[in-house]
Order: sequence, then structure tokens, then C-alpha cells
Amino acid sequence: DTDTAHKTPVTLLGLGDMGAALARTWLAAGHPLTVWNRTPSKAEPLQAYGARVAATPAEAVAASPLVIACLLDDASVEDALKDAELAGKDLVNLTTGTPGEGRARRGWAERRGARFLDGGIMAVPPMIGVPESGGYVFYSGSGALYEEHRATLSVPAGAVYAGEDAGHAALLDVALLSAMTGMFAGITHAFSLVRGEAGKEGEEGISLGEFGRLLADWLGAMSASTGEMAAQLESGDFTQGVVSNLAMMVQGNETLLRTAREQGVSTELLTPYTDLMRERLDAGHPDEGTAGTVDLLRR
Ligand code: FVH
Repeated sequence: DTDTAHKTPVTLLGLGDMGAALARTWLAAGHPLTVWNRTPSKAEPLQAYGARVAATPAEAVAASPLVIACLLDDASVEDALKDAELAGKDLVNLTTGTPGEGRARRGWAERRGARFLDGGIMAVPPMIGVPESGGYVFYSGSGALYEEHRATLSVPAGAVYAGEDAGHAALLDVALLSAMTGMFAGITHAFSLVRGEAGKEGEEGISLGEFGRLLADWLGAMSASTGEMAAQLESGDFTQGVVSNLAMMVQGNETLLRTAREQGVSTELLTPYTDLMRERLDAGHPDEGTAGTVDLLRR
């Protein structure tokens, strides 16, 4: 249904890679769209596609009840909106920030008379407007705003409401991104280990393509451990349902470190986590899994 008369008008501030992808989905779904970007040339392709282009953020904000910001960082949101009249507006901030920035931005918006929702986008631009990609956005802040605009917010990607605390969308976003970063570190180390063998001839060598597939399968199988850890943290019994105990894992990690040295690979990515596991083991917890390391980080 692309009948624009019944669709909420949307203002979008920021036409970087993500903002441009978001804009196309609202236009395709028939929402009247007003856009603004600091560098005006980025708005031209969207203007040809039906977007109205505002000359200033204040003009863009005035055009619609629902204002979306998708800018570089929190400072750029403040910068862009400093002269805009926000009273009576619904402001949704899809700019990545910290939980503290989300909470402070809510207070800032409410003092200007706007309702506020913070968002954390769990997608890259090619996933926007592609429901089967699995991309979604965490939202937190004004539940009333979320309920009123849920359908419009669900156009670019799935929408998941994480509650009234405006910091929670950013916290969930950053927690998932942090886990991803740790996974990338592990993948980097693994490829470093086998890379020296990849150049060898025929059956003497290891195919990096085949290794990549093995790695994907293994990481998928191991991801089930997230449920085990969550259950242990909730019950407080860190030995509950343990499949691999800490004493064995610390011993096993010595083999990982010795293998790295044999292969001429730095242990700098593995050592900190191994040290943390050993600290928990030395405190007298050989039968636990790794849940005990969670609170060691909270210091
Ligand atoms: N792209 C991605 O893969 C990730 C996926 C997850 C979510 N992130 C976050 O989304 C925000 C925007 O990301 P982006 O990919 O659109 O970023 P850029 O292409 O670098 O565009 C940045 C836009 O911000 C404008 N901008 C920067 N500083 C200011 C400022 N002081 N005042 C006003 N606008 C500013 C910039 O304008 P211009 O350079 O074109 O003039 C772009 O519109 C971001 O938080 C990601 O973490 C994306």
C-alpha cells in the first residue's frame, strides 16, 4: 500500500550509508519524506525518488511530526538539532551512542517539549528493507511514541521495544556488538594459526576457504553456550549444567597458547581471556564453567 495520504510524514536527518538506505524504504512504502543532510549533494538521488529536501535541520523538523536522526555520533545530533523547534515532535535517534548518551538525549529532547525514543540498529545498510535478512532495531524510551509509530518504524527493519529506559537500546546494541568484536578477534587468531600452511602445495596445504566453512560451523555449534551461561548467572550456581569445566579449559588454553607460539603467532588476543579464567580457577572454582569470569570484569 503506497497511498501517501494515510502514511505518517517522516523527517530524516542524515543521509550517510545508513540514512540513505532508511530513506528509500519509507519512500517505497509511500511515506511523505523530508530529508536533510549536512552535505546537500547526498540528497539529490532521493529528491529524484520523491523526497522533499530541506535546506536546514530546522526546516526539516518543522515538516513532519516524526523526526528520525541517523547521524555519525551523539555530538552531531546536538549540532544538527540545536536551532530546531522540537516542541510537540516525536524524535527517534538511530545514531549509535552509549546508554548514558541515550538517557541524556531523552532528557534534552523532553526539556524541549519532544517525546524521545533511542534506537540501536542491528543491521548493515544492505539489510535495510529486506525482511528476510533478519535485521532489526532495538528501541527504548517513550513507550507511547513507540506504540503510536510502531508501523512506520517497522518499515526499514524489524522493531524490538526494550522498555522505557532510554539507555537500554544502546546497551543491548553495544553488548551484541562487543560479543561480535570478541568473535572477530577469535576468527583473526584462528586464521593466523592456519595461514602459514595455506601456501603449501596440494594435500600438504590447508584451504582457507574450507577452513572458513569449518569455522562458521564450529562457531554456530558453540553459540549454544550463551543459554548455559545465562541460566548459571540467573540461578547463581555457576556449576549448573556445566559441559566443560574451568580446570580443563584453563589447561586446554595452555595448549592453545603453545600452538600459537609453535606457529609463530602472537598470543596477544588470547592471553587476557585466559588470564581471567585462571584468576577464577585460582580463587577455587575448578568445577564451574566460565560464568564466574563475568563478574571479574565488573571491577
Ligand atoms: N553503516 C553501518 O553499517 C552501521 C550499521 C549500524 C548502525 N550504524 C550507525 O548509524 C549511524 C549512521 O551511519 P552511516 O553508515 O550512515 O554513517 P556515515 O555514512 O558515515 O554518515 C554519517 C552521517 O552523519 C552526518 N554528520 C556527521 N557529522 C555531522 C555533524 N556534525 N552535523 C551534521 N551531520 C553530520 C554525515 O553528513 P555528511 O558527512 O554527509 O555531511 C552523514 O550524513 C552511525 O551512528 C553508525 O554508527 C551504521
